[in-house]
Amino acid sequence: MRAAELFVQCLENEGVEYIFGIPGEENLDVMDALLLAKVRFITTRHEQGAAFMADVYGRLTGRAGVCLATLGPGATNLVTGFADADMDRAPIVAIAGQGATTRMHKESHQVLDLVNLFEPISKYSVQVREPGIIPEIVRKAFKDAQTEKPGGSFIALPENIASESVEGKAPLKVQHPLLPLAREEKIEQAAGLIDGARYPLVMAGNGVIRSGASDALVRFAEKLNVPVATTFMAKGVMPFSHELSLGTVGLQAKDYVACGFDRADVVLCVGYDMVEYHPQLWHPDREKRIVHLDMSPAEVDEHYIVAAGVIGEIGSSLERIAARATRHETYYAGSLRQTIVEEIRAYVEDDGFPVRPQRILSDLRKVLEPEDIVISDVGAHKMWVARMYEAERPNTCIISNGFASMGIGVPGAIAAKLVKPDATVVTVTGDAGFMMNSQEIETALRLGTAIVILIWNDSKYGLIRWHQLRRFGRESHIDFSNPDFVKYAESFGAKGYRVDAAGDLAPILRKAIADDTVVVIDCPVDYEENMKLTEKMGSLVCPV
Ligand SMILES: Cc1ncc(C[n+]2csc(CCOP(=O)(O)OP(=O)(O)O)c2C)c(N)n1
Ligand SMILES: [Mg+2]
Repeated sequence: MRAAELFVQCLENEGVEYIFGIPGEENLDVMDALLLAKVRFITTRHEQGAAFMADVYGRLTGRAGVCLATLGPGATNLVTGFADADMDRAPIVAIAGQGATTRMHKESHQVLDLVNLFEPISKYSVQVREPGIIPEIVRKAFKDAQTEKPGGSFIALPENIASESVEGKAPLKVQHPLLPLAREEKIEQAAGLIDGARYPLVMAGNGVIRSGASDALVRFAEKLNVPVATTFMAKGVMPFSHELSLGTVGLQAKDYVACGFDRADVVLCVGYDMVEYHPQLWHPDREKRIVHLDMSPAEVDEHYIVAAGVIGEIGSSLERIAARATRHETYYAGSLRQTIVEEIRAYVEDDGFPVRPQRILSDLRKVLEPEDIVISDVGAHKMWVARMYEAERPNTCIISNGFASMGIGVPGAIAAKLVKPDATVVTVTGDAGFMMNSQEIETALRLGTAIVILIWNDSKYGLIRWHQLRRFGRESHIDFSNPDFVKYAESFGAKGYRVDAAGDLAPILRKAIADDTVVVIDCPVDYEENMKLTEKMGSLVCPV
């Protein structure tokens, strides 16, 4: 057997369904071996698109998404999407070809030290040095990528090794380690802290989704009568419609939900990751007691000194603490919740044009079912999605908030549609982020993955303008012009619509969903709302 065939067998053994990527000269053997495999290769138009697809696949399934590129420029093109997965704690395995081991010690065409390139953005970065170790390398790559906290593994496969023959080797048994349960004394300690709190607050992060503990979290909150805020990457773990939900935290500036943190004396951080929302922002005075409930110990931070660390399987920890702690009969966050809801619903009927962010998100919510998926790109629009999109289920609002890279929206939507073919998938994207990976529209059409791409058109790097106005009161180098997005979509064979009035948006969205193909919607957005929000938050009086 060729080493490349053994490699592909190992991928099949891991249950890999898709490999996203672009073939090259240095992985001819792997590409050829794939012809005999059940794994489906999805040819993309940029390696970055492939990496983002693997990223979102991993995030939605908990199983490593796989991307592949050739050596040198192919591998460097993977870097951004791969780093995004690694920092968003999505399991990903990247495979790159490499020059032959006989030419790696000297200057050589397209050869870069890929293992070192991926080292700081991965949990495991390795080169195959001989065929016999392939089963161990592939197993370890997947195990590391998928184990808490999930992240990236990188494998370089030199061309001469891929074509060598290998005997007597087979894929290793796939085993998923069960997480240990938290220690009893820690459960007691956490329950005691919650009992002693006057204003307890839960902040839920993406770890809750990864551990499938959303229902346990809702039961916990209901039993103890405590409010729950979620980070961007945990939207939906507590349905927004739930009376105990305070929506989403993480806007760097002050927001209503931050009032809940001001008031809280005990914050229970569940599956929370400070890569999303720095403790200094919600805990500047360091006066609160923090319960850290997660699968791994807390990161060290002077604003995150833990009063109790409950390390172990999250769902079980929540259930056991809820069983011991006493219900808080008085509820302090009712008026705060009411203000947050009113804030979200304030512009539902607003007819202003360009369309206000609030109206766009309320229309989007109206046309989608609870299990449909919204994926956001990165920019001012992301802040509005995080703040205002009412997510009702985990993993139905995908936001990159660890690495927070522009360009995830279009390829991410393709992966989401592959994972959830029955859900409507809508990308909310800025005009700049859209253009970073719009070439993948062709991939989507070729695959037949119907996605709706809702572009918030301001002809600017809107988020950067927002920051500039806030800091300096003037703009610097944030303007550009756009192609005609409708014609652009049509030139691929996709559909395109332009929104000319606020009232058109919902009907266009409904039509786009019914079209059941790739649809681009060009929606002019009123980003004067950005600074209005900043001003409003500057003079915010907490309703709690
Ligand atoms: C790859 C990458 N480059 C740059 C940035 C910094 N950045 C964050 S948001 C933003 C502007 C995004 O513009 P656009 O996509 O039009 O969205 P808008 O802010 O206008 O909604 C930039 C440049 C980033 N996060 N990722
Ligand atoms: Mg823009």
